[in-house]
Amino acid sequence: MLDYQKQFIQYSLDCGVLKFGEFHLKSGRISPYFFNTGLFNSGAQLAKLGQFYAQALIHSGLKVDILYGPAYKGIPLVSAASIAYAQMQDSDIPFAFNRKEAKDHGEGGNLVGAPLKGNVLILDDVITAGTSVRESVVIINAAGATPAGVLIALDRQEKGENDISAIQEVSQRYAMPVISIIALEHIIEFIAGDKSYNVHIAAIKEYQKQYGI
Ligand code: OMP
Repeated sequence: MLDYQKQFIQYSLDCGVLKFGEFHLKSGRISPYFFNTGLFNSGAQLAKLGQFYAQALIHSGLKVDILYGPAYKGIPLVSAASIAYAQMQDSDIPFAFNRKEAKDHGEGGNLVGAPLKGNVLILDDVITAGTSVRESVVIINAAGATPAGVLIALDRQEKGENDISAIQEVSQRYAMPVISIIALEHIIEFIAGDKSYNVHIAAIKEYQKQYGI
């Protein structure tokens, strides 16, 4: 595990973003942990979150022309990540996001920000079934650009509808990489070494037996 990944897990615990207990997921599964990026909800926390996204992008070595954040949760993510990237690297990546409601006056259209062209990196929080990524790919293709990858905060490493994970499905179907700041395996490794959280490992391993990949 890399240093920034350890820091991200610690920060997520500190901010109450990573929680243990019993949570009902969108998929109907009951999970012993939940990762709620919406709780990074102050200026300082969002700035720090942007730095973690930028670090994961830099570490991946992926070269992209524009960052795209699907509304609504993706909007602060692309804004924060592009600011952090410009501060950490000597280069500037434009960003764009969509509106959920079409606008028929002013500049019109559903897209806001820089023109969607070239290789586009989609930023999201957590992929479970991959619904939001599929919608983004349609929007990017319709704009004549190329979906070139997905960057998320957490890879839950669990099965989708088939025996592979929703992330594997996305990367195979669209032939693009899915990068995550951390994956469940990192959370397990981290809490194994932490007396106040290691009691949750048994429940997570049980969940993994059922749904893990
Ligand atoms: P898909 O768009 O179907 O891939 O679902 C992803 C969504 O699951 C996220 O955008 C969240 O609303 C939710 N989620 C989390 O944010 N964190 C988790 O740990 C688990 C889920 C989830 O419900 O599966």
